[in-house]
Amino acid sequence: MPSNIVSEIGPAEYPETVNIRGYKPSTGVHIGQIKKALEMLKNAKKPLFLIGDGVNISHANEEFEKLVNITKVPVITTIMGKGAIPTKHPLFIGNVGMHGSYASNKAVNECDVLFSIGTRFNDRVTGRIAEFAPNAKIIHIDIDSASISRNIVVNIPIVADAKAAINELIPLAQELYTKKWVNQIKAWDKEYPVTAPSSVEGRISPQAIFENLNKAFTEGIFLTDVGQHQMWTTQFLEMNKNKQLITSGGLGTMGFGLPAAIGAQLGNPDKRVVCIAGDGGVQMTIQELATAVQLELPITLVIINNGFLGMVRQMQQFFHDKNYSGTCLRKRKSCEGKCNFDGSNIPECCPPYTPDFIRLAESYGAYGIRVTDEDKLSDAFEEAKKNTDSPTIIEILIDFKDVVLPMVQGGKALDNMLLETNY
Ligand SMILES: Cc1ncc(C[n+]2csc(CCOP(=O)(O)OP(=O)(O)O)c2C)c(N)n1
Repeated sequence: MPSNIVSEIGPAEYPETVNIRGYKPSTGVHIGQIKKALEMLKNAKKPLFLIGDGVNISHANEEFEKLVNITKVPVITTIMGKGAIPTKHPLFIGNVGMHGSYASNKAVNECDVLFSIGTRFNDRVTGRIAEFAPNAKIIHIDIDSASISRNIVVNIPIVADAKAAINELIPLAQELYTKKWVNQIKAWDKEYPVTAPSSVEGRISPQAIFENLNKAFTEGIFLTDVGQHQMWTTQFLEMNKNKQLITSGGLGTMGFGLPAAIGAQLGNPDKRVVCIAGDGGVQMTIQELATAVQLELPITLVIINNGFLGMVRQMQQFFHDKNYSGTCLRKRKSCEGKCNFDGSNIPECCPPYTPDFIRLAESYGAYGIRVTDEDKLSDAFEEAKKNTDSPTIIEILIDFKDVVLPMVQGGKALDNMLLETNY
């Protein structure tokens, strides 16, 4: 911005109300539509709640859990809706969509009433729209009328704030017989549980990172950057009412994590803030570490380092005949011809990691811990918790062949899931 514009005098006060043409959220609830929705739900044999971030944004988590406890309807969430209900709740199934669990995606395919609250039905959630929830009637509550029947045509639209609508549903809702249906979904989950083992024995598995993280951090604000680490976070981060997950979702803005963590920590000085990033995206805004150091923000920045732009590499592996290009972050010009990027002939000259995130952390005045051994994960997290005067980078080295599964290719139907790696 030109400096004369920056130095112009303007009003410093925030207005009391904001008026945006074209965005007129409705906060009232149409009780007739609520009753129709409950009638539809009552007659369902395979009902399913599909929950998006709207429930988190309207702080309707407790109310929603109450509704689930009354109705006994199983729940799947979008990655933005994660945390709408504790992940240990017996009726929580998992995430839906591109990297959703097998059970969740199968449940969408089989359900007869899909009761969705606060989601936009974006393409990462729906897969191929024409084949989305083929057997279901759909109820959709959303505060933004423009979101209703935009991507998915719904049977019962309800334009309302999620919390207000759920509060109207609670006194009228009744328990449904869902046992058989829930058992069926749980059987699918047993058949193909969400797992992330290491592709090389002895190396740290992505899943182990989160098992240790869940034990070390039982409350706080968790943020992600964009890529495989983001998807593993949405798959394995346990959520409870004292945890919040902030991620850029389908927008996919690499470089989001660290600056967002700074914002989260500034806004919540008494809360623990943990950012999970990849070695690619974190370098897009790593200079913000200077700000975090200056402001003495005790952010824990977990960098899951696989030496690659992992998510794009995974797509090259699955959908482009393993034609790896532009995704190796350790590549040197002189590597040409010596390496085929599939791990079968890693040349001598290949550095173990680059950059050296520990030296980088220390050069900014932050703490740095490198973890190469699964047994050391817990110690690293505990040590970071003790650092209160500066950020801590925990760099965790994993193998570059580790992939996020299940995966639905963009544009394919949700039940068309890749369940195994093709190495
Ligand atoms: C600014 C930007 N550029 C490119 C992309 C496409 N993209 C999505 S994920 C990804 C790879 C991210 O790599 P890394 O940060 O190392 O995380 P990993 O997938 O390895 O966990 C890329 C390049 C994007 N989402 N945003």
